[in-house]
Amino acid sequence: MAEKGRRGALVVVEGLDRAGKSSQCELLYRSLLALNYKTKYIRFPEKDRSTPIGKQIDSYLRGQSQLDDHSIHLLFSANRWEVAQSIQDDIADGVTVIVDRYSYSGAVYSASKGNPNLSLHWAWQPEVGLPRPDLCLFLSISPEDAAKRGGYGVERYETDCMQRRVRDLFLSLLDLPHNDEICVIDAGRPVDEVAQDILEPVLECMKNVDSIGPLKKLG
Ligand code: NYM
Ligand code: MG
Repeated sequence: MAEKGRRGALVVVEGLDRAGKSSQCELLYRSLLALNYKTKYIRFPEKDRSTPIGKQIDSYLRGQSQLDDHSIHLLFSANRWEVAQSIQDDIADGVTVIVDRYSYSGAVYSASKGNPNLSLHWAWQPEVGLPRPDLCLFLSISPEDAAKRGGYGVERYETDCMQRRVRDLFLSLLDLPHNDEICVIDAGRPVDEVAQDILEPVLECMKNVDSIGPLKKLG
């Protein structure tokens, strides 16, 4: 149903581990398909963690390898740069691209590790120039509620202390003036209610891409 000549929208979903991002992205993807929109759903780290960079990230997150904090940070960023051009091509082709985690996760997780040489400012720099989301939905959940959901604690970073720091940094990043396209969603509610709250701003954004103009870049 993408109207002639209209570009797709770049929609990012962010939040803590177990905030429900992947379930909500899947629901959003299906809703947009049911409405006949050209849509893709991608995630970072990329879905099967199967590219050479994806494999290194996977091994690190499972605790099977050690990497310098800066190195793993840059690998996460490189994983986004690997697909930046294809995102741009899809958007130009009228496809709305739903992205499960993006540069915001990239910056805040690394900057939450307590490494004095890895500030949020430093962590943001490799993201500069990547396609800028038209809309970023931050699924807000307390670390306590997130921890109650299944599977928590398996991977690196899934500790209470880390998640608290991640949440604080997410909130401080959302305050930055260049992030006015961010929409905070209360993710501590039933799945259907959250899905409804997500669909509305996404449809609105897709309708408005013409007035937003061409896809921008992160600055
Ligand atoms: N993560 C994810 C980062 O540390 N930096 C990044 O750039 C991205 C995209 O990977 N705990 C972390 C956050 C998660 C972990 O992601 C795995 P997921 O979506 O939980 O599988
Ligand atoms: Mg996770």
